[in-house]
Amino acid sequence: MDVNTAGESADTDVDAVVIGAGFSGLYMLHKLRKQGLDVRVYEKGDEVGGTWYWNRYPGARCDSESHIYCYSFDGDLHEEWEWSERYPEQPEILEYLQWVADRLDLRRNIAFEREVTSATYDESSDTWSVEMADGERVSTRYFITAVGCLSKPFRPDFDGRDEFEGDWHHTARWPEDGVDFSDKHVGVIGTGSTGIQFISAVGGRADHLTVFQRTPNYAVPARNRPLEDDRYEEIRANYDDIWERARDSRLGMPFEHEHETAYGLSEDDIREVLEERWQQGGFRFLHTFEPGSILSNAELNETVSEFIREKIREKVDDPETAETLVPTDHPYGAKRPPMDYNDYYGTFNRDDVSLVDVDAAPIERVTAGGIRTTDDHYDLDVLVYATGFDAMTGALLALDVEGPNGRTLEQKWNAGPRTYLGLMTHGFPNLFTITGPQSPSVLTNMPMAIEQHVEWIADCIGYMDDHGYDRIEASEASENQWVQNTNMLAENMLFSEAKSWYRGANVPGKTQVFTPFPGGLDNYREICARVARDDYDGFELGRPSSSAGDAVSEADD
Ligand code: N01
Repeated sequence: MDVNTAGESADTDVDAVVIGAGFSGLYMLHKLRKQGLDVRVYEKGDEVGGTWYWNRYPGARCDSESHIYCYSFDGDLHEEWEWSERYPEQPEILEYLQWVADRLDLRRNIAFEREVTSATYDESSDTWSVEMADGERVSTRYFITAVGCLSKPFRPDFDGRDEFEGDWHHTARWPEDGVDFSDKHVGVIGTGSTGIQFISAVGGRADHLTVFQRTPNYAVPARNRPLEDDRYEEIRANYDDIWERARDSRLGMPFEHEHETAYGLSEDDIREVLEERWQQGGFRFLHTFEPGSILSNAELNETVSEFIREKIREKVDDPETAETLVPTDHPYGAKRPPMDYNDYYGTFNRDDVSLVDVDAAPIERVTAGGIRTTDDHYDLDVLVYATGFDAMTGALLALDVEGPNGRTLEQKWNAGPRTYLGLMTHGFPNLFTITGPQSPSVLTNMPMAIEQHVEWIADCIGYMDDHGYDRIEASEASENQWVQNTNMLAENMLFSEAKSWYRGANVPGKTQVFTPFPGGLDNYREICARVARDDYDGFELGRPSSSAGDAVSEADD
């Protein structure tokens, strides 16, 4: 008989299996364990950290301000931990999560270096059977994914990709020992949030850095700085209020906006408030107006976009390079807005950094010695893919989930993900997806969205225990309505005007559908709370003996 890491027999049931030991998985473990459940976390890496374990590329830093990019559920944690800068760098976030894991004694329920290869629902016992790459198998009542929204790296399948004889790296799988760029010709493909951070950090460290850009982006200055003691004291003194405002906000950030909308303001007034916010930096700029208004009012958005374009032109010496860096194909915010930590645009004024427009002259192939575009060949020693992720669904589908009647999640989501509240998907009982598709997730400060999901799931399981249920599933009707609702909200915003990973447009062949819930974390929280208050309205609950066919709703109780 196989024996798992805790020394139990492989067919031992646990109450809940959680996949992933990042922000979500750690809190889910803590919450359910406190409720008395036997929980096992499986983690592919050899440490906790999730996103912050894998993304170790130079310049990796979080765009949310550090004092809100952490757990809010335990006052002792933010009383004891102290962030060093306004925006936390990857090593510091990783250290924080390691500290939390130790502080809450979480490691004893985590099995590291375990990759899930399949999860299959057994209808006769109403349990999930989860299988690992090494053959280990565990059965569980609740199967909870905490795999993150941006965790399956995407590397374009260029002709000749494997012929490259230099070193290549994807930013999301960066070597722990780092990469030596000195005296090297380095090429980087991609100018999303990651590429922008990487380029500003590596420009000047290599003999030459060549940036292959397909679509320019709107990078807003982050204005990072050390967090002084007095600022920290102020944060600590006001934490309760900070968290409350963050939870009640659209983006999970406690920033006030200057104006609800730009209605009634002159162009000059608008530019004046934008300039103030530009000086404050970071997501506060997106908060100049109620963020929903920038993302739905095309005229206001054009004013904001043009404001940023002018800033870019001011920073880049060579007018031709400046125009290549100026985005005109999509409105600001229709793609995830990136931040500029280290004079990104000024980096292109350096003699040892050059920009190649691969929209104008596309990459034809990767060669043994570099990259060939339709215009030229670029000699490279190191090639970096900052090409993003198969976002939102990639990591979930990689789990190879099979529900009752042999239907797979991949089959069900063939035309795009379908969920109720982003928490569950019809036809897959007892499978909870933390920050799943059609929940606010990536449109918010992630820890806020994560905490809300974890707490909702834990409460739901507590409710089931209290009422003698052991099976829950989203109803088809409520799911259909939720998907329709999410799509409708997105259609009324400007998101469709960009080819973004929000819509799966970055991965060739992927169904294009807007995936996160764009109605705001505040509204979403209220909806989820009402659903729970109404005895899990829209979900079907079943008792131990019930099978898929005779699930009963709480109304029958
Ligand atoms: O990925 P991306 P990312 N040929 O998909 C280009 C989060 N994040 O890793 O725009 C040439 O945004 C692609 O070009 P185009 C954040 O949510 C957070 O940068 O598709 N180029 C694009 O420039 C972010 O949004 C932090 O035309 C190709 C780039 O690769 C998300 O992660 C920090 C190509 C991919 O950009 C993903 O960001 C960093 C091809 N065939 C990231 N294929 C925080 O601060 C792709 N590209 C929390």
